[in-house]
Amino acid sequence: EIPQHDHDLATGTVEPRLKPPARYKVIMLNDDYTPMDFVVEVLEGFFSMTREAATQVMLRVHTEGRAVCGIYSKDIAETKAAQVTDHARECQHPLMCQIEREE
Ligand code: TYC
Repeated sequence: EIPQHDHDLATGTVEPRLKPPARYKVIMLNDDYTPMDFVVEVLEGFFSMTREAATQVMLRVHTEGRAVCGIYSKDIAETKAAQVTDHARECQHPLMCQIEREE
């Protein structure tokens, strides 16, 4: 069994050994209705991509069905996915993001 704590013999304190927090992929899904221009603007605006990078990712989603648009802590990934979905809905597009825990 792997010990979970470093015992400091001088002070008697215990230092918890924390595993690094899990990372989550934000994955964009293809659909038949959302305009390509809108997807490119979303990728620029919510994921800070250049026009060129956003266009590449959009085309990958369009041809392969899905693509990773960023990797974040769980909180940030959930927020980004919700922001994209909410913004798309406000503009009456079916665009969707989902999140997936990294291996
Ligand atoms: N398939 C859409 C179209 O032909 C474009 C599109 C790309 C939609 C990526 C969603 O995540 C998406 N207009």
